[in-house]
Amino acid sequence: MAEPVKFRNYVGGKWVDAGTGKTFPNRNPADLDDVVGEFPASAPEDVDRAVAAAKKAYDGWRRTPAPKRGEIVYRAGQVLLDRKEEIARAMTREMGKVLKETRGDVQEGIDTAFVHAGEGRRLHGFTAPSELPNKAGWAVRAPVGVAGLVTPWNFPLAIPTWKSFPALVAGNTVVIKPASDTPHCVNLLAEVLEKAGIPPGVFNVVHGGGGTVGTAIVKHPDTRVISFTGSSEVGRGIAETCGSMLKRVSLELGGKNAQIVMDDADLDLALEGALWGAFGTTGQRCTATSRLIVHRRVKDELVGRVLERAKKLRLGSGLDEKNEVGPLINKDQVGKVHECVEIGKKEGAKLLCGGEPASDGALAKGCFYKPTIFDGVTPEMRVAREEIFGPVLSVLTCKDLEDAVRILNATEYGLSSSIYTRDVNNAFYAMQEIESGIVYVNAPTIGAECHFPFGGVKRTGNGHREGAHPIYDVFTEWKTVYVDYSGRLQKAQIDNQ
Ligand code: UN1
Repeated sequence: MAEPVKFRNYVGGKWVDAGTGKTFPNRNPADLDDVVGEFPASAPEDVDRAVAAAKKAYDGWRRTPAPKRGEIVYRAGQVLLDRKEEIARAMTREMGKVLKETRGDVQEGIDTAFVHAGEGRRLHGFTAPSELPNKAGWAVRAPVGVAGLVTPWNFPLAIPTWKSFPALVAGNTVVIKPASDTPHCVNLLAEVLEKAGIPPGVFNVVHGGGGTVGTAIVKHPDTRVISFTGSSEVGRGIAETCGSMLKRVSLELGGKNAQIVMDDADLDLALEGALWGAFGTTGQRCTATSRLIVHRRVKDELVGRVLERAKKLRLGSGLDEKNEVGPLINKDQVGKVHECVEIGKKEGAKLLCGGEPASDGALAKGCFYKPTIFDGVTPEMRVAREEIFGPVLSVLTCKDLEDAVRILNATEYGLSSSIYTRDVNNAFYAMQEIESGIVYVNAPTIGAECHFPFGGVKRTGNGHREGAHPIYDVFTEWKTVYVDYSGRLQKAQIDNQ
């Protein structure tokens, strides 16, 4: 057999091995015999080198005018566009989701580049009149320093671009650790940025495990801001470390998203929304629809139709365009999803379909799990409350809109929610009462666009938002400037009493 391709870290503008010399394999989850390559199993010393490179590059980068920084990000968007198909295929191979979706993932990176390139020419501050004569004041956004980014495997390109493009446009330098299940896409992003003209040391990639490399990035005294997407459990640990170091941290964590379907809804539309929301990306989106809350008058009809369609979904390698649902990310995840399903069964939820790994024919080589639907779920059950991150949909029945919203809000998470209704009063009540960062009306819980704020309430995060301009609250410091041109000592709060 041919030697697996060897990939490297990207530090100070050079491709380098980990100091340890150790590597880990990156496998195709649709066929575990297919090794994408060996990646560096880095140690904290590799993080030290990357942070030192980022620190060295910082002064030059922060002094580069923001519109120029934006132009480099714009060119990165153009290179991504040129390489879209190639990157989408590489992503499907290492992550598993179907090509239609990986093309969407790369597109989200392209869109993100173009939005933030424009921010290089805005990066608005503000001014206000001074309370004293012949004195002016304004506030500008200044970069924070070295940004440490730790990114997940479900959006292997889009999420690294969401975090790094605004961080870079704002004048920060970056050290990023991608998930060890999807390291290749971030190496491709480094190639793209290099081609776009990013100076050496401004963008650095260190591969390896979360416990070693991720922790070293978070704890490093010279990373001044941390952005993490992943589980609430890991996020809490990161927040504790950052809290004790007085370091800024932005967290995008779990979800338990729900789609409400009222009795006046267009059921054809609600059906398509539920299928796409629950089983798109094999349920591995933070925004995936995990609960379907249906009005009792239409429950049997809608669930019958969702079931019929879910059973027909075609599983297989995402590289084959006939397949609709790819694998889970790895065998561990298959085990975790199955454990949740077993818990649901024990709690008394009624399994309508799926409920087991799929291993017919070629599927046996990968990490496939059958689309699963539980009926008769009640809000107290763990399958109604805990994030599963797999193709599992729990159906809950509601008696009216207030009941539906109460059920929807009865989790510790609050990322994305949806309501299907034709009644404008229902829609506005839901928009007002639902506790989540994103609310959709007559659309599924997935499909956020990169130029709107993205993030959630409650245990979904710590109050920050990605996407659009609010992300600059993560990646910049406010600097307030006063200029007194009166030629005398003026005392604020005292001279104007
Ligand atoms: C995620 O699930 O972590 O809204 C990101 C969506 C995508 C992004 C999801 N645009 O579903």
